[in-house]
Amino acid sequence: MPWTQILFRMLEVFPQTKTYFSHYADLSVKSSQVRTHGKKIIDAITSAVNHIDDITGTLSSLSTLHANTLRVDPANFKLLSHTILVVLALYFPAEFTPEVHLACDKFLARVSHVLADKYR
Ligand code: ZNH
Repeated sequence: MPWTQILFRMLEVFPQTKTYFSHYADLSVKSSQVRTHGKKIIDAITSAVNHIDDITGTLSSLSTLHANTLRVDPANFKLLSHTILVVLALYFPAEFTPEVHLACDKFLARVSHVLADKYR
């Protein structure tokens, strides 16, 4: 499944992101923690898709979590968004037209903005 690739690819291609997952026992593509977490990320993005009129409200608690508890550097959201686009292109080459690429890029930028909004 595509989501099993997302987090693994980000960790491989942008190894600086590994610092946030140092508590995981295994960071390989076979890691159940990496796969499970990739699914959680996609589920959160799916709920943003389903509440496209209120992305801010939908992701509010996740935004607090990333800003206050996890303290993920906002620059990393771009790296994850890029990885998601690459995985979509790989798994859905026919559907991944320039229009879809543009729409997904805009949407992920919006989600990233919301998730990074509580950094002060
Ligand atoms: Zn994150 C967590 C989503 C980005 C890091 N996240 C998480 C979760 C979710 C998410 C849903 C879970 C929560 C609970 O459990 O409650 N993210 C997300 C999204 C995004 C993100 C949607 C975008 C788009 N993150 C991110 C980044 C990073 C991160 C970029 C770095 C690099 N996260 C993280 C961590 C965690 C999380 C570290 C925790 C995990 C564990 O511990 O397992």
